[in-house]
Amino acid sequence: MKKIVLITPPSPYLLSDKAIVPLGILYVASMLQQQGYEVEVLDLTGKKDYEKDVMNVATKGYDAFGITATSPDFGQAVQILDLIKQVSPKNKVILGGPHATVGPQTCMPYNFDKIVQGDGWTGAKIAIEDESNQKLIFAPMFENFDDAPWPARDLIDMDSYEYYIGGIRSTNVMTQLGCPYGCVFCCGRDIQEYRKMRLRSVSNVMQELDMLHDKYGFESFMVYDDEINIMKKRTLELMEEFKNRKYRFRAYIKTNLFDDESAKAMAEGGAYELSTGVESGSDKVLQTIQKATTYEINKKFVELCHKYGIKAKAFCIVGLPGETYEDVMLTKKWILDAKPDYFTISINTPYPGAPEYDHREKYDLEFGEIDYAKEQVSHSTYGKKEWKSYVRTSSLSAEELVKLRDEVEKECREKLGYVFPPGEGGHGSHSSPYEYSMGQGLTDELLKIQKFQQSDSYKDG
Ligand code: B12
Ligand code: SF4
Repeated sequence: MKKIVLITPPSPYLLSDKAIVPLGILYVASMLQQQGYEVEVLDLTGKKDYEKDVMNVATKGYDAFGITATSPDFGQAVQILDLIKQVSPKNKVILGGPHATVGPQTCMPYNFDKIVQGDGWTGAKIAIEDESNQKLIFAPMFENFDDAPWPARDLIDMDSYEYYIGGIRSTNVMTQLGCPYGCVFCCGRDIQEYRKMRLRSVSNVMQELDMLHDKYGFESFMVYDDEINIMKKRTLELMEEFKNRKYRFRAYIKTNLFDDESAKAMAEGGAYELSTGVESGSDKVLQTIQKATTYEINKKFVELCHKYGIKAKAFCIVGLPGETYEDVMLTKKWILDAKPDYFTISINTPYPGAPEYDHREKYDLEFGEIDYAKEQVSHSTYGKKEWKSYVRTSSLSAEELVKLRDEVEKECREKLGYVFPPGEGGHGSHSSPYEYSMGQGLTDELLKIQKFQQSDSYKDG
């Protein structure tokens, strides 16, 4: 039986990469097990020094080493590759995951033996077995999500992951894959694996959630579907089952598909918070980025959430194609007018696989060549006191975008009474990158700091 090790690189720019369980690679692991391989996972999330861990597995004679990576993780994947090859150039190293899928051309110069574009469910086995010199593997699309064995969570230390929804320990799940929309900053719009909807049956989803409840004690879930409400009928069915079990959840929604009936069903199904990509308060920008929403539709989302007692979170972006000063002011106006419970303002970041990156000539957006192996290109800013803009529009420079972002966030926070998280204050603090990158509020550690700051002993000095 062939022995495979799958490796998750750390993401040091996130406040914590021990919140969201890396389901992609665990889905690959369980499928490989089903296909008859012996599989181990080397989970490097949360590790600062991983050289020894990698060198250690590299000496053990596995038949193949699989690494997963998003674009900002790509540099770490290359470092891990180099360490494995240092032990023996004959070690077979396979790269898969979002970066390989959306930007395989950027991976080709590196020493990976195989680069899998697309589904690991089909592509991993092909890459392991293929003895040819062909480096790039186009994995056939795995059509039926219900046929994928649930992620092999037992191969990692689940207790080391901490994620909370409204103070209740939770874990992430996927109930469907794909989003048919074409937002120009979103990766994979030309790739069927990201565009085509692949739905799990409601019963298959509920069996997994019940297992997570029985085995690990979870009754609260972060549903990480791109947009949970794309198929209204299915969403309502899912909510009925959540309601029966009294589960609670958090999810992303598409506001143009959100109506009174869905909001009510989600509230009854245990929605603690719904988040959405508002992106901009300018209808002109929303049209350019093909968001299929408007200022008013997004405002209605907040109203509906509040009508049914659900918290509403809005993700906003500056630096979108064609954006002007007036457009950014409209985003500020939207935040102050709609009053979501939480908001974030990031700076548009170009990733391979996004229309604004792949078809940049169509958009009023400029950016230079980015070496993803060298720079952790992320719209979160852990460890840095200042934001960085990789982009500029014809009317706003990169510096102006950073300044505007800071000003809008500060003014909206002050006017709406949202305090900066504890830490260094604002975007350089420990918790804000966490909010930005993972859509979650305070971690356990930060809750302790906050509790301490509010306690009498702190006030007494
Ligand atoms: C949950 C999630 C997160 C979570 C956890 C990320 C994680 N590592 O799983 C958090 C909140 C931390 C996150 C953060 C970010 N994310 Co995110 N995230 C998602 C989301 C919504 C779901 C991920 C998921 O579980 N998918 C389901 C599984 C089955 O898919 P998968 O992981 O891609 O795995 C499949 C294949 O890629 C492949 N595969 C995976 N690993 C391997 C390994 C081998 C060896 C092989 C052969 C195959 C293989 O097989 C799997 C089955 O087909 C996706 C969108 C999406 N729908 O996938 C975006 C997505 C992955 N995120 C994205 C982005 C941009 C980010 C951030 C960079 C944002 C930021 N803050 O700056 C960060 C990066 C942080 C990080 N280290 O990952 C982009 C990635 C684009 C890119 N160029 O890399 C996506 C695709 C969204 C999008 N459409 O733009 N994200
Ligand atoms: S941003 Fe959301 S709605 Fe737009 S294409 Fe991406 S997943 Fe779909």
